[in-house]
Amino acid sequence: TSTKSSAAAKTKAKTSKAQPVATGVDHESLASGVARQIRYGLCSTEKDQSQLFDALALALKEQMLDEWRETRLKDNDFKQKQVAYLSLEFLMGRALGNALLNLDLTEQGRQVLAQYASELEAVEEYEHDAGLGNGGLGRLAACFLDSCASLDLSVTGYGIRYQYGMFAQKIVDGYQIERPDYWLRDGNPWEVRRAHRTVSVPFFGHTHTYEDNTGRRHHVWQAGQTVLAVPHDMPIPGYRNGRINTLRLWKAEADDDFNLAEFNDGDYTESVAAKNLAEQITMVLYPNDASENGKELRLRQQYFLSSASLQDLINRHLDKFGNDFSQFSANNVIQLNDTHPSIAVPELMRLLMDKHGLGWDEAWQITSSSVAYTNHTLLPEALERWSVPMVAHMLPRIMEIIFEINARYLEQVAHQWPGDCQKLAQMSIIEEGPVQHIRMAYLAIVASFSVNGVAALHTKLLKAGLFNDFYQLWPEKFNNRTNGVTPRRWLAYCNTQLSTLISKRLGDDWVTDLSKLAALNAFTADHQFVKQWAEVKQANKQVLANFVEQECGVSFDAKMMFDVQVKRIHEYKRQLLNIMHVIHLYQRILSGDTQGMVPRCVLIGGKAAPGYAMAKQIIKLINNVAHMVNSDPVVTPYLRLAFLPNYNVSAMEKICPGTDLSEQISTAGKEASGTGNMKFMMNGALTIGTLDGANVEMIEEVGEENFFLFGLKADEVEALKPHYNPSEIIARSQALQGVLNMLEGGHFNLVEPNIFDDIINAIKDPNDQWMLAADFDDYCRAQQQVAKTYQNQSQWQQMSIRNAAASGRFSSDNTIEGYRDHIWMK
Ligand code: B1H
Repeated sequence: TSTKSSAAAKTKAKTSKAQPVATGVDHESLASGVARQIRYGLCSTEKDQSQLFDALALALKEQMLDEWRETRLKDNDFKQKQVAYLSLEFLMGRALGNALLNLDLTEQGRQVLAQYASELEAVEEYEHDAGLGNGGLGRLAACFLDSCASLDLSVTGYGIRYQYGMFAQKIVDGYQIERPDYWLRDGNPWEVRRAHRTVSVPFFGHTHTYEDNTGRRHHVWQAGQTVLAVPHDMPIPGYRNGRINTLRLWKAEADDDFNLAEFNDGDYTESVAAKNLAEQITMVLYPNDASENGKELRLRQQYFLSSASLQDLINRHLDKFGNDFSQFSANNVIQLNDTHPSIAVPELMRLLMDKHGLGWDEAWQITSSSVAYTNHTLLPEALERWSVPMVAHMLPRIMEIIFEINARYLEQVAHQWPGDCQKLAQMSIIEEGPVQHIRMAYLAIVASFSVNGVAALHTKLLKAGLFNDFYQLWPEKFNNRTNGVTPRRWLAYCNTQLSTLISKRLGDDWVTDLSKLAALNAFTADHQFVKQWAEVKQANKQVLANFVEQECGVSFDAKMMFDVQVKRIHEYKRQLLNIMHVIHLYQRILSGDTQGMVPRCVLIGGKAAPGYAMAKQIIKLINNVAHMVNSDPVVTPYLRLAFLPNYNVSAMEKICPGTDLSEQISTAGKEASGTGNMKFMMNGALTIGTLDGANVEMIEEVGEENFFLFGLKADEVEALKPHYNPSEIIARSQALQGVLNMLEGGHFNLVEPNIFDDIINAIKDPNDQWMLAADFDDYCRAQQQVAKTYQNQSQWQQMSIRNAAASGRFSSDNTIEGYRDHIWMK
């Protein structure tokens, strides 16, 4: 059977686009499902909107169960290679609207709710975002799941069921305050707890070896503690194709054995209380986006996810093939979403050797042909390094295996660069120092058959810089897979009006083949179409204006230009550059220089990591500037500014359809890809941006004449670094002097002296990595170009259409076809 299955696994998954199939769900069955859920599922008499949300979600889940089970049964046959996507983050957002769309039940859902005198949009607001991620990396995983299901690929997402997701952000006196996000408070109607697939994960304790009577050496890890991993599954419906994939989220629970010792000592209550220690592991998402690492609990989360997921994969394999692992790597791929789950490498070795009796060479052969690694950042502070003593204490057997992997791999390095000790030290998985550290990215590269970056520029920089040694050793491992976003959520669902307009002209094939949007270019001279395009944007701007009014208490006028930057707050993303430009405009207005100015509403939103002081100061500055700008009647006809609290997935669904101008202004070479940039483009926003991340490819697609490009290039940033001299630049720029004078004069902090000193110093610092001063004048120039273009509305609208038309390449379907053809099914 094994040769047969291996041949089957090698046949490629269906390469054609997914064809919509009827789901066979009618209005009656959904209506009766909702009625039954209210009565028997919720045992309720009330029909308020939150109950209606639960009932509709439960009824929908019920509709998915048959296809969900059939998908699983089919996949358990291993006719198609199985992909496990391991990620510490899945930023799913809400599921209801997306499930209705993908199952083609939106109209039915709407009608059912009408029977209860409720509107779908109102009921949707009762769903809590599943905020199990920080930003781009976690949202990418969510878009990928949608595309994998829609392309009929058998891909399982493996993650953690955090009880508390990404913190809720409040703004008090202009400062960020973090509130816990207990997203499960009202229950989670989508999940199915599968207790029978529970596995057990070891921690602490010690290792020993013994020889059996055949002389074979065995390794034993006597764990000091074991924690149960209980799967909670979420359905991932493909777009109208009958496939329901699974997002399997692990919850940590105490193992009874774990308590037994203390129980026997007679301290019953203490032993039950000890449950907390185990359950801590999946309590909370770490809210760091590309910063601050090294916490012990984080490593516990990473190992917990890795071990539980691999045991699950192996259990599925055993069910079908027994203890024959010869075809494991032909049947399975493990894709690591950054290094966060890279401890899976030694864990897979351990499971294959210690649990299933394989020898080192065989286990390594399997591991190194099953694991693939995606890198998401070049920022040194985000590169994970775990201290050897910590790992040796928490995961003693894993530490032994990492040392052995390193020893064997360094022989290869020594062979490639004979006598080069420097190379050995520099490429070693173990970094020497007062305390040794494990370089997790190196561990991932050594064990992976594929290493990919997330945009062309990013991959180029990986190969030339950070991972150059490895590129020289194994050039064939490296490849680029430019990110994408799902056109279902990010156009069809979130922008119904634009979708309807597009489908009227093109039909609706674009939903599963976004390259079809290119046909919109034919309509840029069609006055009727351009007018309708502009009307849709106008309507979406009004919706956004209402949202901003409600969330920020700032009134945005939909006749003004909407200029938006929403993303995590980070110095490299340069929200500070944006606010410096706002201050510049403010100053011009105050001095009566409004020549060529276009009235604009600037919206900035995003969360700062709780320990990131500079990012928090930037939020405070934005809020203080907003206060001055919005309370001056001389200014508000030209300029308004709002900071949107608690930016998240469902906020973006309202923001991107109503945006005119998208800000993608990171220091060149620092943003690996960006994905918000793609959502805006798909929805017809124009972009002002640097040659960074996927912006480079967006310009390739749409043409430089339809993009507001400014700033230093990545190589220029590097070249300037050694002699960067901001004071010289400031001396030559009146605009920049004006902004700094206003900041230094305390104009925005009259009653809060010195609170912006760090910010002011950062701009003037010759070691400013982000080169704010260097790019400021060119940014202002590009912004003036934006204003000039906006004044010519017919030109603007045409450019808007061209941007949406050129966004096809950034569908995550396209990205996933790349993973499928060049990594997973290769
Ligand atoms: C990205 C992260 C990240 N890159 C560490 N790296 C984290 C690093 O919890 N942590 O410790 C969390 C997240 N996130 C982003 O990935 C990039 O900055 C974006 O440019 C990119 O678009 C996105 C998806 O590839």
